[in-house]
Amino acid sequence: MLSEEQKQQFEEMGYLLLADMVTERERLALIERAYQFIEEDDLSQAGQFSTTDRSRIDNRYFLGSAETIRCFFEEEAFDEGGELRQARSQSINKIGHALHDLDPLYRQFARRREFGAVARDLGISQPSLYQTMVIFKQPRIGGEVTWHQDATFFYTEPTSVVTYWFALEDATLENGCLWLEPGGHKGPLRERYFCEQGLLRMEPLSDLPWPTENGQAMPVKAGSLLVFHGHLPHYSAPNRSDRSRIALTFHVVDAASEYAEENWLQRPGLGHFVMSSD
Ligand SMILES: O=C(O)CCC(=O)C(=O)O
Repeated sequence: MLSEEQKQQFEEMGYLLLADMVTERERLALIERAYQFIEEDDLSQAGQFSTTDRSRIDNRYFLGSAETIRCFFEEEAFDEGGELRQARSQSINKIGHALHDLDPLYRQFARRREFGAVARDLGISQPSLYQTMVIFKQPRIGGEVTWHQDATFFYTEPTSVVTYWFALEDATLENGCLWLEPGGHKGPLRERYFCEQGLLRMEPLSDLPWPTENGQAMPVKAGSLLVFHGHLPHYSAPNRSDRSRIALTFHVVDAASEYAEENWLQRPGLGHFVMSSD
C-alpha cells in the first residue's frame, strides 16, 4: 500500500498525507450518519468535552463512552443562561468512541483493507482499532484542541499508537485544520493520562515545551487521510469562521505491545478488532 518513500517520510517526519482515501459517497454517508446520531440522541445526559479545561468533563459519561456511541457538547455550546447558542446539530464537539464496532456504516468503513495495509506497512503487526471519533468544529464555537501527543492517552510498551485523521470536509486555516510538528515524534512523551478507580488525571513526564513556534499547519482537502505517530505533537485552533470542519479519527495500537491498564479506554466487552489487510 505505501511506497518506500512514504514509509521513510513517516519515519523521519512522523506523519503521512494520503489524498483521496475516502470516496465522495463514503464521505457524505459518514457525515449524514454522524448527524443522525445527534438527531437520535435526546442529549439530556450528554456531557461537554474540552481539552482546555478537562475539569468540565463528566467522568462517568466520558468513561461510559468507551464501548458505546455518545455525543459531547462543545465547551462554548451554552450561553450564560444555559441555553444553546446555536442549533443542537451545530453544538456538538465530538461523537465517540466505538462507532467502528456498533454502527454498521462506520463498521464497514473501518474494515476497508487499505487501512489495515497502511498500519502493517508502518510496522504494526496486529493493528487493533481501539477508538473512533467524529470530531466537529462547528462554525463560530468549534473548540481548540490543545497541543498533545496521542500516546498520552494510548500508552503501550513499546509505543505503538498511530492516529488516522480523515478529513470529512475541507480543513483550512480558517476552520481549524490540524497543526503538526514535523519530526517532533522523535522527542519524548510529555504527559500521560491515567484512569485509576474512575478518576482521571494527567501526569507530566517531560518539561519539553510544546512546539508552538515550530508547528506546521496542514490544510487538507476533504477525503484526505493524515496518518501520524503517537509521539507527534499536534494541535487545532478554534473555528471562528462560518464553515464547519468535520474529521473522523481512528486510534490504532499494536496488539503485540502491552496496553496499559491505566489507560482510560478499556474494551472488556467489545474486545479487539484487528484490522485486516487481506
Ligand atoms: O480534529 C482535531 O481537531 C484534533 C484531533 C486530535 O487531536 C486527535 O484525534 O488526537
